Amino acid sequence: MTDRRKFVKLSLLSSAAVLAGNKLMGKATPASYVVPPTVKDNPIVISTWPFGKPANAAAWEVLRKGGRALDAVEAGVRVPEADPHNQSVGYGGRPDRDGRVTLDACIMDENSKCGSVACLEHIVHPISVARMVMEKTPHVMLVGDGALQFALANGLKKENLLTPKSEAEWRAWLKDHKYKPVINIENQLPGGESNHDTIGMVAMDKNGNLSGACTTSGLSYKLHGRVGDSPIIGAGLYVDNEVGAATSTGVGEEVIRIVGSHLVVELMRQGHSPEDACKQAVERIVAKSPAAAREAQVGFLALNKKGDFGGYALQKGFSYAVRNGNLNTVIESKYHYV
Ligand code: SD4
Repeated sequence: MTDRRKFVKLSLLSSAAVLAGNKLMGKATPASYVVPPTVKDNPIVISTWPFGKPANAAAWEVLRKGGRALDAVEAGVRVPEADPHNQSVGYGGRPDRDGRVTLDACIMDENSKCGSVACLEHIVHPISVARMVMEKTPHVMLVGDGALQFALANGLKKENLLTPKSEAEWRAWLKDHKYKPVINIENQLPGGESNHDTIGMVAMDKNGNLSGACTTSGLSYKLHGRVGDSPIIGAGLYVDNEVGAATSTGVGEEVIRIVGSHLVVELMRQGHSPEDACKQAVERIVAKSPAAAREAQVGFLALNKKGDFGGYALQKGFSYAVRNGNLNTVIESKYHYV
């Protein structure tokens, strides 16, 4: 064996020994070694609800070409944001009680950089404004008029987001409903259909880096100015590139109370699988507000550094979309109240 080959072989052996030693001694594995080789080159994107499937397709286009998870999640959630038929996100979203469409969104990357907008009106792609907040300002969050002003100053167009369908439904709702705050008004919608959805998306790229995005028009017919969990880093979304990423959907008040997505990531850090971490977060909601939990839906979705994923919800009905090299499907989540 040449001296150089001997050296390379010895270096590899000693690196492996150090890693094994660290493991035995319970030491944290160095960040540069966190990504197992099997996950590299095998990107993945997951997102909430069946409409996550077309969103994942857009994200996958970025990931498949070797792009960054951050670009993938932004491209992905822009799909439902622009879709007028999706009445829970972006353009066509159901308005608040005053008939105003107010949007919440946030984004987070592998370097723990994050940006967010809340109660933003007139902009079709709040996620891109959130990204601009992250990349162009020293701040994390802009709200209301300030967020709109910032979006317009950065070249985005002011638009009417209230579609005729959402306006007609809101007007029908006004006739039959009292003007008082109710957190979960799911059953009060004409036809009884769900009044909340939201897209939360997390992805890992070929370099093993994680990012996430979350965007919504929030609870339908909410009080003007109400902000949910979706734009709140730690509640609606959290990414820790050493551990994993999580996002949520459902009644934001319940998620904020337990800082849900951060909790899920911390549970994964302690060694729980994504599904188990989501389950424990759901159980925390039940423990903290048992009465409200019975009436509400919350779903968590998580991805870890190994590419394992899972979700869990309070009630039946939550599902999520998965796309990777092998899968392109929608999965029904397990749930608490059987
Ligand atoms: C909110 N979490 O504004 C959002 C709404 C949602 O399924 O996700 N609904 O509270």
